[in-house]
Amino acid sequence: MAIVIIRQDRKIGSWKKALVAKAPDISIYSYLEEHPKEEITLACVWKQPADILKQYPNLKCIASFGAGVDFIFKDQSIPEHIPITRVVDPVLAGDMSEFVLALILSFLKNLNSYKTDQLKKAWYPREYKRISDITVGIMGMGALGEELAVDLIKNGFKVIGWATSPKEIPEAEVYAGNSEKNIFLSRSNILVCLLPLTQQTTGILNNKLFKELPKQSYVINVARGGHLVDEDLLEYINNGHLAGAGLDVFHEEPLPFEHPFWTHPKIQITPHVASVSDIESVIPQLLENYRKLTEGKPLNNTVNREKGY
Ligand code: NDP
Ligand code: OXD
Repeated sequence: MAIVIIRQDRKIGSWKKALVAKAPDISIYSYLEEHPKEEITLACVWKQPADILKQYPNLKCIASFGAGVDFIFKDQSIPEHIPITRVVDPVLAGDMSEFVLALILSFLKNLNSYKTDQLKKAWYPREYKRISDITVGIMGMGALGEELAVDLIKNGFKVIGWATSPKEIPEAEVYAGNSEKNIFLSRSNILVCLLPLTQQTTGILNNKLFKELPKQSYVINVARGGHLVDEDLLEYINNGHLAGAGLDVFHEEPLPFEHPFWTHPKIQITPHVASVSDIESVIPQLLENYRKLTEGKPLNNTVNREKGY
């Protein structure tokens, strides 16, 4: 039994070093080095190369290095019986919450516009908004959405949420299912997308949805680029219905050089950094699942294949 780490970014070395340091008794390989493929039972992956998982005949589990698993499901060749796990981590949730709070405050107080003004040496005071005027609507009330709701409420925001199933969250009304989507949208001055990317949620941030939001709403997408129809967002910002958007994730990453989001004055973009899996915090849960796998025990944080998250 052994672990292979598959990720195509520069972090592969640090993850391997940290895993080996925490579990010197386990054989752990980077997929870039020579390794005995038939021994691999756990593959820890982040945006793996297409079809690579087929090379491991005795694979028993695929673990995402992040909260999302959409990139794993893209590989249609993964056998149904192999469980997929993901990261559920208070550090990841706390980081996401801080990031979204920063984006919201920067919108309320016009900080991005002032940066643009500064570069032009323009002294141009603008009207600002107050926390008490704002209802934040969170799409996706899972591990990240719920923590965000609690933190925003602590900071004085009114918060509503939307998920597939009803939830009890003190001081936050949570709407459930498609029948309650429009009422949820009509109350959201700031809309935050924290949905998983599935067949049902692909392209959900589109002109039909934007139309239901109150005038001058602000849209934040920190989930996946595939949730957003880019042209529809541009149309609804340019026609004045939306006040702007904060986007951390894109259909293609890095965002292509010629994409209009780069230079749009009302769109704040960041390079998929809202919340990044913390090595120290995530490694114990990867190793705990590896040990459970070895002992034939049920794994933590498994994904529901049918739902896609
Ligand atoms: P969870 O699986 O814990 O939560 C997902 C939530 O979305 C649940 O509340 C679920 O409802 C709801 N949901 C799913 N499908 C639908 C639907 N069709 N309609 C309505 N609600 C739906 O996910 P996490 O909170 O852990 O993560 C969310 C996403 O955030 C990840 O999938 C990832 O893509 C993204 N992410 C982005 C990061 C970044 O840096 N930008 C970092 C980390 C994550 P229910 O509870 O009823 O099942
Ligand atoms: C994740 C991410 O899914 O970083 O964890 O996007």
